Amino acid sequence: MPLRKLAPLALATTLLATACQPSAQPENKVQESSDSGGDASDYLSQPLVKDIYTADPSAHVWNGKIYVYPSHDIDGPTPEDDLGAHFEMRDYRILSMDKIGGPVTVGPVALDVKDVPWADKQMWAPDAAYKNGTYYLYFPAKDKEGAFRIGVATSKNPMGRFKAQPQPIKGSYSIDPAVFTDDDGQSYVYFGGIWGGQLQRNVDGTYDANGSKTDLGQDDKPALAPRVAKLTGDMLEFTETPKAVQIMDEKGKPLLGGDHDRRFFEASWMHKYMGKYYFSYSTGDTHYLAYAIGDSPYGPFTYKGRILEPVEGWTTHHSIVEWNGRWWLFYADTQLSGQTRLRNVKVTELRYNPDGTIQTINPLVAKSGKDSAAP
Ligand code: FUB
Repeated sequence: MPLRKLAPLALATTLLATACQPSAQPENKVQESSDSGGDASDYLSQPLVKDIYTADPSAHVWNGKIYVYPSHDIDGPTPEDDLGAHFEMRDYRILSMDKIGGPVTVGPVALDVKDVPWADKQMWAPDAAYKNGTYYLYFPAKDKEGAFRIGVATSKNPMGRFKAQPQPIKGSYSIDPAVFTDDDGQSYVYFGGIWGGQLQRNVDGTYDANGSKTDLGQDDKPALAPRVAKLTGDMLEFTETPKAVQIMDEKGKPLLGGDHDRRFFEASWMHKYMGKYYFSYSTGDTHYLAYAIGDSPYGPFTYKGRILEPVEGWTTHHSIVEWNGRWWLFYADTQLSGQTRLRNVKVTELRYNPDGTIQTINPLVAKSGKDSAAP
């Protein structure tokens, strides 16, 4: 297999990551593939780590340092299908860096599915939060009945190891939790995903194993909405029955199920900019990252446009964080492997227009031939 030429940043990252991690399983190691799309210079940014496969990066800044909570992709035996059965992740590894563009440390296993009493498989996209000296890891996994639930685990260290609560969060379902803490200290969890994420099988909050495989199947009706719930003061439970997050068009009408270019699919994220709430998400089968703006963490939100054009690979999933006075988009593609199930996380700068709209990013065009995450 031909060796891909490594940029100095990537090489430093690889060496450090290798030094920092315990023995990785051979089947989980990155093998650079000749199937991947093209030369490194075809991509706007380069993978943050090349020693393990990572996706769904949820980034946070704690004590000036950047921590990324990704999915840890592995090469399992299950054939690819429309419901994501091929995403067979079993544990989480956390990334940290002192600065964007600097060396990245890959932490040891922070949580393993075998240490979560209620979970069976598919440790999908996580997020994390911090409160009063404790770090909280929120994660979806399938329970023994095959229903996705959302669990929470705690640690005194942002890199783990985390200890899971014995049961999933009461009233939780579906996937992709994202935790947002507002200026008043109140935290909210956004979650949900259609198709393999099972939101359509939980319309009234109860899992219907025989429900639709994809969505509501009603193109001219409002699309399935992501969910939001306030967290209790101890960060371990919902205070309320999750509510629908309404995403409206420019005329104030809900986006419709048939509007695949704009409707919610998965990958919720919330951030606040200039006093406004920005709810962003993936459109899934049309492969965009989109966003909508509102005046309250509950919405409603008005669709504003795209953050990211399609990446190489079927899915991307992102987070947006401010660091050092600039804003950063973390996302993933399949540059290293050329395979949807084996992704790698990246970062690039996110820029706003004077009116607060976000400048759309093209992930496949390198600007001036330089890694966009260079400081
Ligand atoms: O990584 C598994 C799933 O794929 C995530 O939960 C989704 O957001 C998509 O990235």
